[in-house]
Amino acid sequence: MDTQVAIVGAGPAGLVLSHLLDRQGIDCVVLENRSRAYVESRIRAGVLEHSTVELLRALGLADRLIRERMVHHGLEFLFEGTAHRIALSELTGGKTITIYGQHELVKDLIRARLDKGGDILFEVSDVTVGALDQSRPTVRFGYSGAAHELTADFVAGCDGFHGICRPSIPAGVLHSYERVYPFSWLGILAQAPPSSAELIYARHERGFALHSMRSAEITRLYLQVAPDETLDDWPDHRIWNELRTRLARVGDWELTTGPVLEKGITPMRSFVAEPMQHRRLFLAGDAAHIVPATGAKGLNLAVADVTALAAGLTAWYASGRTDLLDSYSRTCLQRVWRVQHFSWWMTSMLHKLSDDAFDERLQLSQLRYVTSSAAAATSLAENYVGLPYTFQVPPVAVSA
Ligand code: FAS
Ligand code: PHB
Repeated sequence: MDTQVAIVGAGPAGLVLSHLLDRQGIDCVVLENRSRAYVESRIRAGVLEHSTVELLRALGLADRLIRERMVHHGLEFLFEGTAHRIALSELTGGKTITIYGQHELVKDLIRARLDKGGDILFEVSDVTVGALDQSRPTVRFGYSGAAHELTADFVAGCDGFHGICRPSIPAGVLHSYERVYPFSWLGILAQAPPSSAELIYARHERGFALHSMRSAEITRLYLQVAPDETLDDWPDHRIWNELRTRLARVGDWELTTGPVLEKGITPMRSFVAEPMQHRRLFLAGDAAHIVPATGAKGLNLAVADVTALAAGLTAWYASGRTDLLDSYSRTCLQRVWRVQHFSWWMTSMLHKLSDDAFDERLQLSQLRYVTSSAAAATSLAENYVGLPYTFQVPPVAVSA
């Protein structure tokens, strides 16, 4: 098989890239090792930045998103039993965040790609990347019982943190930066109307909690748990009791409970691999970096990466320019480290880090400051809604 860009992974990074390249008339094939049903039902992120939505809108991929999403103009920080609102839109010239399930977005991106005759191969196996030192790298894989070899000008490694693309880069080329946090997130999806119109980030002496949502009927909630705890340790009644405790506030507010539809535990880490490219292999999204979910940035950073990559590939195919591709890593890493800092800062401010009373007083001082100082709240708000892209975005105007 032969194409221009071989994309490994049908997550937000790989799928958005396939649409961006299609818009430029650049051929690509997406290889995914899970089934379509699996990737379309995998519960993950739920917050989309302003720039992510604007890009999807410009690509003509946001119709259902715009129809079904929840738009938020603020969020709450809850500590010492009192809630404090951060007016995101007022502080950022009207920008908003969008609540829309990642798996819903993945469904939209897959349907739109296949409707246009795009190539997405699901349930491929034994994917390996080769000939990276050649001008035409290869991706070998198994598919419907046969071995295949896809040759391309470029390979986009969009296969997530546990994928094969990053490890296929020769030893010594990459340098990794990592911070593993001494806690995980237990997340649930519940058949219950949200108990609040906006997200609630709670700092509690028993640990962090987050009240989020997916729709007027579905609530998404998270609890900080110890890294070695399993779902067996957390029967539904214990989860609800702990959420009630950590989300309790002065005044009449009640957490609405309901049947738990899905639950999972996610480790919390910060990770960056540098550089994000090796010869004609380009890493994007979780394949290159992981952020703790406290800043709601993972999906949005993946979309930003592939937007920069698409600009580089577009320039290369259009005029042979290599400067944007050569500087891909440098370009992306500016945003990656800004987002890493913001996500680490949110995580450090809101989670129980230790039993150290000094840490506790520092956290409370930070929370009082960020919820009382317009300058500090503005800094948080502009990072949370998403800083504007500072790199070239390929012309994505929807063709008539
Ligand atoms: P993805 O991991 O989404 O996609 C990679 C794709 O590659 C997957 O479909 C995978 O099946 C495929 N793949 C892997 N190996 C392959 C191989 N060898 N061959 C072919 N295909 C292969 N972010 C938030 O903001 N909020 C959240 O609540 C949140 N929750 C999360 C929960 C979990 C469990 C995880 C892992 C992440 C969560 N994130 C969250 C972050 C998440 O949103 C990611 O940042 C986002 O999915 C990144 O998108 P991709 O880079 O496309 O990677
Ligand atoms: C979510 O809705 O899944 C969500 C919201 C905010 C976060 C993380 C996850 O910081």
